Amino acid sequence: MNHAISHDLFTRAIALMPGGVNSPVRAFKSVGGDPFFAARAEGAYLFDVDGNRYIDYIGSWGPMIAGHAHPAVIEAVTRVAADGLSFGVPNALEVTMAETITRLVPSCEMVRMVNSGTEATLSAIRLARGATGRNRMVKFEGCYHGHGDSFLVKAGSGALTLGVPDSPGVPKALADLTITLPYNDADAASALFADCGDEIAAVIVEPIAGNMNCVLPNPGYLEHLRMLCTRHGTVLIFDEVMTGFRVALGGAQARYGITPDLSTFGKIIGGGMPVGAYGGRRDLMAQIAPSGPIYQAGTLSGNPVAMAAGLATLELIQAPGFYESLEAKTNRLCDGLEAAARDAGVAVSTNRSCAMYGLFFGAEKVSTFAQATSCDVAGFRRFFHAMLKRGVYFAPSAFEAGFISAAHSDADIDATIAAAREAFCMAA
Ligand code: KE4
Repeated sequence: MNHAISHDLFTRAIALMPGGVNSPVRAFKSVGGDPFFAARAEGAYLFDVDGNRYIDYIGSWGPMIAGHAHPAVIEAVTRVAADGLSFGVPNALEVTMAETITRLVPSCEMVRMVNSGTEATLSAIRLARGATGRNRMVKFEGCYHGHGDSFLVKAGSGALTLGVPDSPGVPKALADLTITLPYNDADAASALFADCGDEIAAVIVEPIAGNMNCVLPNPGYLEHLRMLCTRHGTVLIFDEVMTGFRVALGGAQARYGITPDLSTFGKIIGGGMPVGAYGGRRDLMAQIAPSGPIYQAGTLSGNPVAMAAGLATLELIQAPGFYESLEAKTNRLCDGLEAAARDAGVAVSTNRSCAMYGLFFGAEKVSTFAQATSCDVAGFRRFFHAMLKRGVYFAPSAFEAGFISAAHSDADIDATIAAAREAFCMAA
């Protein structure tokens, strides 16, 4: 594959942007080599500036669940943009978005639009702290909730990928207010709450972890966190920035039948435009300015163009059978990858939940951070590049989940598995 134009662009980018990128995980740091530059995308495919085509299993890290450049989304954005990009005063699409989210996610009695998942999670934590008068919060090792200071403690995603799960620049006094527990360890959660549960403002959790690769909650684990938070007056926050509208129409909370106090969203609700949201119990959300004293604001929050992209996407995902079809595609892919690896004598395991999945280089089924981080990263690295050379783009990190879209055809998936049959032999 020729990457000459990408290489020239990256040479320029490196001199102008940290690491040559606007978000660390795009830099290929953990897999080596230079990233390719996208020229355009359509359906399940990314096309780079050198004319190479890739079957894309990232989908802009989650938003593109209906496929890239879906005609209905492009039409909505084009139509709405013609009437103005942002007003700074309320517009009807914000109301439609709020009605849609609160209808599809019943635990969200009220919702506030913001511009990223990070804004959503840091606003939710501020709300929980303001509403409870408590300062301590709990997150889980390997989970990532954006780059807000309180979250960059044993964080996942790019922080884990780059080996900086605890970022410099976060004041120790603030980091000390973040308690990190092992994910899927119910006893550790019980012990913490027995010790200081009444001091904890919030527990924030990825109900399905997608930032230490894809790790599912053990049976009963989310129920256990719900019980502990209820008992101690702690706000339970489901960070559904990744899982929201991806693992079910109502998100992971619908899949597992758990009602959090607050939820955060991003990615799919923006359809590719910068959008985040947080929402939940009315008695909590009503404390957000201007109806309450807890401040949060945003110049472009709810802008019509982003709302149009998100609403068009949320319309598409409500089609009958949408999620059943995604689940079948994910199973076809993961079953095929496991069979290809087995035939090549390579030990891999997969985790999957509807339209997201994880591929781990190692024999054991992964359900903890320790297991996820003890996988064969070097083997994944060789596999990643062998697949890239064959026109298949997996996440450039062993600690990221993969995403299926409605645009991935059985032929795309079978071509991916055929490429993997060769790639696993090279990763062995
Ligand atoms: P953003 O601020 O990047 O929109 O969302 C932060 C965030 C919050 N919560 C969860 C569960 C998330 O997965 C994310 C962001 N996800 C990463 C991918 N693992 C975004 C990719 C990137 O950082 O470039």
